Amino acid sequence: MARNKIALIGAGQIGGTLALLAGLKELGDITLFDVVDGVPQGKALDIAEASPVEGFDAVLKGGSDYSAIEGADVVIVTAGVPRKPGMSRDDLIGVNTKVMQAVGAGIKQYAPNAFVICITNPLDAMVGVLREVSGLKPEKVVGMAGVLDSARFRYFLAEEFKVSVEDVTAFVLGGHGDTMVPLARYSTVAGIPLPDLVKMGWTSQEKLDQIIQRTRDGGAEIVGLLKTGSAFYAPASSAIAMAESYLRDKKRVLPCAAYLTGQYGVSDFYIGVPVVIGAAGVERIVEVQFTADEKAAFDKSVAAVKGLVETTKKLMSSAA
Ligand code: A3D
Repeated sequence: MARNKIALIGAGQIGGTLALLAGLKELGDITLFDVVDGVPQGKALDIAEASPVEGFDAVLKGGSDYSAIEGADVVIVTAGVPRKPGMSRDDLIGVNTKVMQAVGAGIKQYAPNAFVICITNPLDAMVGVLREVSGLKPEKVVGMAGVLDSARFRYFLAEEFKVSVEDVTAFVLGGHGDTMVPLARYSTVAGIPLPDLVKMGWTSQEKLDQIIQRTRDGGAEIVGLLKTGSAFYAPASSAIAMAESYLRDKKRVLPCAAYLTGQYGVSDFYIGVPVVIGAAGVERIVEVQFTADEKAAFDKSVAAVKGLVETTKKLMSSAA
C-alpha cells in the first residue's frame, strides 16, 4: 500500500513541528511548502536526517511552488503571521485573509481531495475563507483550536488534581478567542464531572474559575513568555491528532471548528463544537444541550466569530 502524503503549507514554527511529529508517527510522506524559498527545503532535509536515528521511514520534501502539494491526502495550513505581545488573534485578520485566499487557490488546483486542517488565526474566520476559496466540501475542511484549548484545560486540571493527564477529559466550545467556552459540566476526571469534584472537596469553585480563565488566556500566556511568536508545540500535536483520526479512520470525538448548518442555532459559518473525525472527514457534529448560562456564553462567542466572518467577507469583496 502506498504511503499517505501530508502537505504542510507554512514551514514556520508550527509547520516544522508538524513535520517532525508526522515523521515520528509514520503518518506518511511529508511535503513542506512556504513562500520563503530554502526554509521548507532546509527543514525537510534536517528532519529526514533525523529519520535514521529515530527509525522512521518517510520521504520529506520542501518546495515553494504549489505543485509540491499535488495529490496530498491531508493538508495542514499554518501559512500567515502569528501574533506578538500586545496583539490579539483578531489583529491578524487583514494579512492572513489574503494568505488564505492564495493557499485556498493552491489547494483547489493541486489537492482537491485532501482533508484540510487550518491552524492560521483568527482561526474560525480563516478556516471559513479557506473553505470558500478552495471550494472543498465543508466536511473536508476543519479548524484546529478546540483540541489545543481543551489540552490546555486538561493539563491545568491534571496539575491541580495531581492525576494523570490521560484521565482528564475536557470540553471546550465556541470560537478560538477570549470568548471560548470551557464547559465544566462535561469535563471530568475518569468520568467524574468537575462540579462533583468541587463538592467532593478536590478543589474550590474559585480555583476552578481561575483555571478556566487561565485556559481562555492560554495562548496569550505563551505569547507573553516567548515574546517573538506564539505557541507551536501543543498546536502541532493537536493538529496531528486530528490528521491521525482521519488517516486511520479512528472516529475520535474531538472539538474542532466545523461548518455548521443549523446546529447550535448557527448557520453557514465555522465555530468550535465536538465532531467525529473519520475517513469521510467530519462524519458527525455532536450537539449537546446547554444550560441557560452556557447558552449565553456560547451565543456571546458566536457573536464575536460572526463579526470576524463579516470582516473577512468585506476584505474579500474589496479585493475582488
Ligand atoms: P510562523 O513561524 O511565522 O510560520 C508561518 C509561516 O507561514 C512562515 O514560515 C511564513 O513564511 C509562511 N507564510 C507566510 N505567508 C505565506 C503564504 N502566502 N504561503 C505560504 N506560506 C506563507 O508562525 P507559526 O507557525 O508560529 O504560526 C502559524 C499560524 O498559526 C499563525 O497565524 C498563528 O497565529 C496560528 N496559531 C494558531 C493556533 C490555534 O490554536 C488556532 C495556535 C498557535 C498559532
